[in-house]
Amino acid sequence: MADYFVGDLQGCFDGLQQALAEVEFNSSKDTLWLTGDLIARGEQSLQTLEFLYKNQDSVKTVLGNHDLHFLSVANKIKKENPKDLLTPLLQSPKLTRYIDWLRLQPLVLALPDNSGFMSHAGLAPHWQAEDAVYWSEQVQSILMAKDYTDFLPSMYGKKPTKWHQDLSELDKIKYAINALTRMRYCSLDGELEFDSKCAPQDLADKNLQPWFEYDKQRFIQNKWIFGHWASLMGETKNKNILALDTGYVWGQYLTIYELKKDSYIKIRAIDK
Ligand SMILES: [Mn+2]
Repeated sequence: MADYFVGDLQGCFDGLQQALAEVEFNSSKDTLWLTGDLIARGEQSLQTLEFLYKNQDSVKTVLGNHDLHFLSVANKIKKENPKDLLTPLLQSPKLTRYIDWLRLQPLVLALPDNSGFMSHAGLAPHWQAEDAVYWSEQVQSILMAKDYTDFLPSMYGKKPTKWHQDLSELDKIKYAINALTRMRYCSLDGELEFDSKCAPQDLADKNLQPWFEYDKQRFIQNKWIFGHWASLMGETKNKNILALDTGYVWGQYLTIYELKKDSYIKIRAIDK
């Protein structure tokens, strides 16, 4: 009964298989938790979704920005990004079932034993974990609805970058999606910034900080597990903030974290 958390797969099915073999994953008793961005830039997005769909009873995932964008591409709302390798998946006769499985997934999941939460990006400034869970549920109910494709065009854009109770419902939803799936940095007063992707030590703008540096009190009692930010290479300087995207698709590592043992395993991409 182990809980294994794996960082962004980005369609790297072989890496996932290697990780599961390494931990001797048993789908009848273990749970595989994924930080989102399951597909897109790697060559095996179709195989990855096939496997996760087949093993869905032992898989828990949040959605990442690439997963949401895939929903738009698959519904012909957006053009395929030339950097993505989604064609075999988009041409699969089982595409509809993969879409319908993906859009059931939340943006935030609570970890076992009240130990914390997981999202693809992070916890928005000015929010508590309960706010993230609440807004994840709002987004999930939109995506689960029959007319969800009507919503997809409006989820794009950086604004609003600051949370306020007086925002419209749609702006709150857009903010929630951006914070939970795209955010890396915010300003010192908590305004979201989406242009910087580098590691904090390489950041020139001193008015920016990683989202997990904002109101750090929020993470004293709770872990926050996330992906999305490969340039961190797992380094957050906070034992409760677990950055699992370590750039496997870019030739670095796939990180597997086991919750109860509080231990990490890394799979090197060079071995694939
Ligand atoms: Mn991402």
